[in-house]
Amino acid sequence: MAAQLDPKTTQAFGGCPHDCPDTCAMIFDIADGKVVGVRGNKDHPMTRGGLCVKLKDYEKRHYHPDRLLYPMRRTGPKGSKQFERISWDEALDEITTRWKAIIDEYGPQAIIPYSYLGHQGLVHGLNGGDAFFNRLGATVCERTFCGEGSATAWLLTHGPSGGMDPESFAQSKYIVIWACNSVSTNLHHWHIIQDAHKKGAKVVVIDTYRSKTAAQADWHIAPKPGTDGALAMAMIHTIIEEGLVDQDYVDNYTVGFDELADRAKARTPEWAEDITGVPADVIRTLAREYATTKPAAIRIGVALERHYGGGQTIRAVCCLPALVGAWRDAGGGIMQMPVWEHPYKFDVICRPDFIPEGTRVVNNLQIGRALTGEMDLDPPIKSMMCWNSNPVTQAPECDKIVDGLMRDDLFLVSAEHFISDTASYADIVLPAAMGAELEDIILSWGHNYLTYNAKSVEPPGEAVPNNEIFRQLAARMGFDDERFKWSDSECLEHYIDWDAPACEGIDLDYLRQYGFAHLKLGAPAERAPHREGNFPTPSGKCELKSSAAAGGNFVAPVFRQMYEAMQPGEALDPLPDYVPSRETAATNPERAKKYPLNIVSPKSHGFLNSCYANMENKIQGQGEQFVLINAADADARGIRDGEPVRVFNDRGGFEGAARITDDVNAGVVVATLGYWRQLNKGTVNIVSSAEFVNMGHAPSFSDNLVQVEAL
Ligand SMILES: Nc1nc2c(c(=O)[nH]1)N[C@H]1C(S)=C(S)[C@@H](COP(=O)(O)OP(=O)(O)OC[C@H]3O[C@@H](n4cnc5c(=O)[nH]c(N)nc54)[C@H](O)[C@@H]3O)O[C@H]1N2
Ligand SMILES: Nc1nc2c(c(=O)[nH]1)N[C@H]1C(S)=C(S)[C@@H](COP(=O)(O)OP(=O)(O)OC[C@H]3O[C@@H](n4cnc5c(=O)[nH]c(N)nc54)[C@H](O)[C@@H]3O)O[C@H]1N2
Ligand code: SF4
Ligand SMILES: [Mo]
Repeated sequence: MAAQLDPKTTQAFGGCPHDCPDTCAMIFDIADGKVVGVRGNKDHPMTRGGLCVKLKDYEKRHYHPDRLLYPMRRTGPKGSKQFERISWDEALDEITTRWKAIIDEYGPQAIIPYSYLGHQGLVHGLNGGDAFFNRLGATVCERTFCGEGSATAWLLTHGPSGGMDPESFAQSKYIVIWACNSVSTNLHHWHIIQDAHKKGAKVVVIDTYRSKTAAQADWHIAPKPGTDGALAMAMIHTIIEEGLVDQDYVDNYTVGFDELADRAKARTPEWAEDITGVPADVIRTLAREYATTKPAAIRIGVALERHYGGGQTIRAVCCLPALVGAWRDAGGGIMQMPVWEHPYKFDVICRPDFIPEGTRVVNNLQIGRALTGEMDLDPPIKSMMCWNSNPVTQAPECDKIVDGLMRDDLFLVSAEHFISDTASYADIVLPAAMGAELEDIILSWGHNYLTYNAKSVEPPGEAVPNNEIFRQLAARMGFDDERFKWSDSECLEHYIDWDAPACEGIDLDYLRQYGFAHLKLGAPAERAPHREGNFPTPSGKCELKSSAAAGGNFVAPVFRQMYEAMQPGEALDPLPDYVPSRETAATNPERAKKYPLNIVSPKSHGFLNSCYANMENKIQGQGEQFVLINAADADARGIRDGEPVRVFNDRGGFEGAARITDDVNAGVVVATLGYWRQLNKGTVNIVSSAEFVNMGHAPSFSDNLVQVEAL
């Protein structure tokens, strides 16, 4: 149990609000009404007292000279970043007057909200704004930036099971980290994997390039991007062919084994070698080691979903633990996002019941197409409000987004901490409060704790928390529903199902006193949720053949209003398989002739999505935008190490410094994400396609062909 803070010292409990699976429990040091330091909470079993390079001087972000302190109105041309200070009254009056006029002329669906997990709190992230815009009758913005393909595949196989507890990896003897760069993106899980390693566990990383995590693994396997489905199917083939199946587990706790075995018959390691570039022998060895070492754990990263066959790939990987009976052991099984058993009341948070029947849905990845008119929308979008997200940097086809935001007849409102690449185009900018300046409970999608964040200081200038912005807007729009009057504390009382078994012994007072609490989902180290089946699926078993797939493609309701889960779609293949990427030499030879290289754009170690990519000390730590390229590809193009290159396709291009390295295989280039357009020559998402993958409307950031040229 966490120690109580010493009431005589000026410390307060914090929870890292960023979109990161670790959701660290922090301690803010406060002096003279300001945050003067921040530390990881030593008592928290995952945070263990340490924060990452991004957050360790979080106070500098709070008091950064570029921080937005006052509401502002645009004075120069769109994108010029010329603004004048106005009062809150003027700002809110102007916004609501404009919106009322738009609603009169075009109806409320001409307005669209745009937000994501820039703040991951229940109150200020997830999502006071949804309730407001649902009440307004605005177009619903379906948010599938991250994890919805994975979550859909997960639900089809396991139902809403939380899967492995990340802390139980300490017991594992064989750990496969599949398309996850834990050292950069899930650091506090990496510590636990290190504990297991010290006790003799073998750590295997399957990553398209030698990431920081792959470099520290016992074994790095590097399939071509988007070919992991073939690798997983060949593992299934080998496990069945070589008699490594835990037949007792399969007979008792799975459905569809015979059909899966039939499907896997032709998926030999030799077949997979051609597709993945991974030698057949390597695939066999991996399958044998995985099947025969107990406990065996798999951690899948979000990146595994980011190509056309992403959902089916994850379906195949999810079948592995049941086939070999890995679920029998604590420290065995698979972990994706352990959120499904968390007791959040999304229907109360988001109020999907407010959405008028027949309201249209526009997906956030395709906002560029929506704003430019490429998507046929009646009424057209006349206003967008953006908070907790920065689509100009983070969403695909971002040149189109900029074209759309430049429209004179588009009224853009942006609530932000900084003049981000998106806020640059705003008509009205609203200053939002930051971490230590507001009360919230931060959810995690990487562990099973509730983490409390105390309001410890007043926001600087006239910044206010997100939820207060929506309270004010609701009052001006005349929404008198009680929920728009709840204080942040009252929201917290309503947003969590405190009576759920997972909350036994936990309430708001407990969190205020101790800072965090492990949800009562079983002792983390001993958790083996499917030792005896108990899968929350329609059959009660692990569905190797999915019964829900016939019902059609759906978007898993992770972190979002349930409403979005009800989108119908065409029926899915009930069995997993390899589905090739959209942009490859085999599937699109014409395109591959012009753009022969496959780009992967993972997270930057030193940035949190686009956050911190405007701070001098963080840019120094991370380095300027680079493009990793193999010597063979560099030589063929006259590219020299360290020199500037342009990466492009028909969607546009960006520049970076070439780094010639055998960390990437020939045919693949890597450029990490987050760099700001206003500070660089383009960004990686200029070349990204806004087409969805085949499950959950997930993005296809690992399914893009490019050419690279020396400058
Ligand atoms: N430092 C830092 N941490 C972060 C974030 C950040 O921006 N910076 N963002 C947070 C967020 S929002 C998320 S969703 C998580 C994401 O965390 P991760 O899932 O770890 O995300 P990525 O770094 O994008 O990708 C992980 C690895 O997958 C590899 N990869 C990409 N495509 C493929 C493929 O087709 N096959 C295989 N085998 N590997 C592939 C990439 O090379 C990369 O090394 O990180 C969170 N943590
Ligand atoms: N090429 C490529 N693109 C990707 C990815 C990839 O791996 N490769 N990853 C995708 C993934 S996994 C994700 S999750 C998305 C993330 O995409 P975004 O959610 O758009 O990511 P951020 O850049 O973190 O944007 C968050 C913004 O919210 C602001 N913000 C933070 N806190 C607050 C607050 O309290 N109030 C207000 N009003 N604003 C706040 C921050 O200043 C920042 O500008 O990007 C996706 N884009
Ligand atoms: S960004 Fe992630 S690792 Fe860093 S402090 Fe926040 S939760 Fe922890
Ligand atoms: Mo994400």
